[in-house]
Parts: sequence; C-alpha cells; structure tokens
Amino acid sequence: SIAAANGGNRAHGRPGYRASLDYIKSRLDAAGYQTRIQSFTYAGATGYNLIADWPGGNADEVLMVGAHLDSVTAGPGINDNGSGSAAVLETALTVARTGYRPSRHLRFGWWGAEELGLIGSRAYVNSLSSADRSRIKGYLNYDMIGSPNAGYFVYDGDDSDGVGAGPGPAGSAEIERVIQEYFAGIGVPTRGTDFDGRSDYGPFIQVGIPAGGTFTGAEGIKTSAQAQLWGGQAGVAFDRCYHRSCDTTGNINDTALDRNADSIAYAVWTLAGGS
Ligand code: DPN
Ligand code: ZN
Repeated sequence: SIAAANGGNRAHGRPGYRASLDYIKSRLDAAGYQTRIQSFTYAGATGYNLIADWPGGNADEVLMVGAHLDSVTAGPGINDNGSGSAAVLETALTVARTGYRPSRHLRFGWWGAEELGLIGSRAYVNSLSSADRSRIKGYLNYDMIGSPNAGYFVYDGDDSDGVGAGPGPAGSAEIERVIQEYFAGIGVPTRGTDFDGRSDYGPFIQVGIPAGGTFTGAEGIKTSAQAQLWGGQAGVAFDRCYHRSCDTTGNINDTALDRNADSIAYAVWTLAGGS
C-alpha cells in the first residue's frame, strides 16, 4: 500500500522507497530501537539505508540481519523484497515485544539500491572501520523468501556440494547449520544455494564477515526433482513475477513466508544467545 500510494514502486530515488523506509523507522523507534538513516548517492539520486540497533548485548560481538527494501521500477516488489523486509521487521519487533536480552549485540539493516548492484549494502560495509567490521560476527540476509513456487534454499556456507561459488567466510557454515536445524525441526527439506554475489551478503563476505540466510528462488525454473521435494510446479519459475509488475501481494506463498520468517527468529535467538 505504501508503494501504491507513492507511484507504484519502491525503487531507488523514487518516493515509495523513502516512504517505506520512514514507515519501518517509525515502527522501530516506537519499539525502542536506536535507528539511523545512512544516505548515499548513486546514479544521480540519493539512496538510504536504515540501520537499527537493539540496545544491549556485547558490542564486540554483533549479529546483523538485513534485507533490501528497494524494488525495481517495474512494480511494487512484494516478494522481491517486501518479503524479506517485512520478515526482518517482524523479527526486530518480536525482539522488542518479548524483551529479549541477547548476549550478542543485535543490529538490523534495510538496504537501498540493491537492484542497481548492491549499492546500499556496499556503502554500509565501506563506511565501517576495520575494527567495526571485525565486530560483526555474522550477517543474515533475507532476499525473496515468499516465492509463489517456492524452494527452500539456505546459503551454502560450507560449500557442501563442492560446486559453484565455494564456501563463505569461516563461521558461515555454523550459520547454515543453525538454519538447517530449524527446517529439519519442522520437517521441511532444504538445499544449498551458492554465495554467487547476487544479494546484499556480497559486500559482507568480501570483507570476511560470515554470512547466511534463506532464499525461495527467483527466475530459476523448478525442476521435477525439486517439485517432488517441495511441491509446486515443475518447469515453472520459482517466482514468475520476478522483476515484473505482477510482483504484488498476490505473489506471495504464505506458507513459505511463514516458515522463513520463523527461521529468522530461530537463527537470531540461537546465534545471539542470552535470554
Ligand atoms: N536480488 C535478486 C537479484 O539480484 O536478481 C534476486 C536474488 C536474490 C538472486 C537472492 C539470488 C539470491
Ligand atoms: Zn532482491
């Protein structure tokens, strides 16, 4: 509805982006987060990241959770990436609602201009001193987690398949294991997906920060083996509306979004510790 009231999208430099960011910021401010907006310039327009810190926890051991909030200009970008943005927001609000006191310091991020080449997340990582980078012990990324013809992919921290992009930085395998443990507990099989650099974990792993997260598929086609495993339609894209005007609220698989959102909470509570 924020996109609809602001020209139909949340693209970099468009009013729907800033309106969405302001909405999330107001929810987090009301819940007790310390928020800040980080600006950057790209392609002649100002872009924004939203960074939200949950007070407390060990500042030398930061767990960060992020999603890109921008869409393409073609449509409202509800699966890509309203899904991850909303689930990360709900996780942050649940932290506040439950009065969670994590051992590690928790930080949440919503990135601008991902669709133009991971611009916002790169600006954030570049803005950190090397000391601040080394304090971030893990980065969890959620980009497209409600795909209508969903797969259940977990970023392949340990390169268990031995093909493609290789393992993530040391520590990524533990993140992957924790996320796999959640899905095993609900009886949903998962498969690895490579750190191929197509989402905002890219700038983090480039500087050696362990990363992980989940993904339910984009323009790739679900195979018949995958349809056997997860249901859905073989020979059809995980998200037929990827980067199209039909990426609306009708383009969300509620079951996939629900399971993935729950996996975020499980990963945060497990990896950040405390009570
Ligand atoms: N962020 C999208 C892209 O860059 O095309 C989709 C995507 C998300 C692809 C996550 C791979 C992994
Ligand atoms: Zn995306």
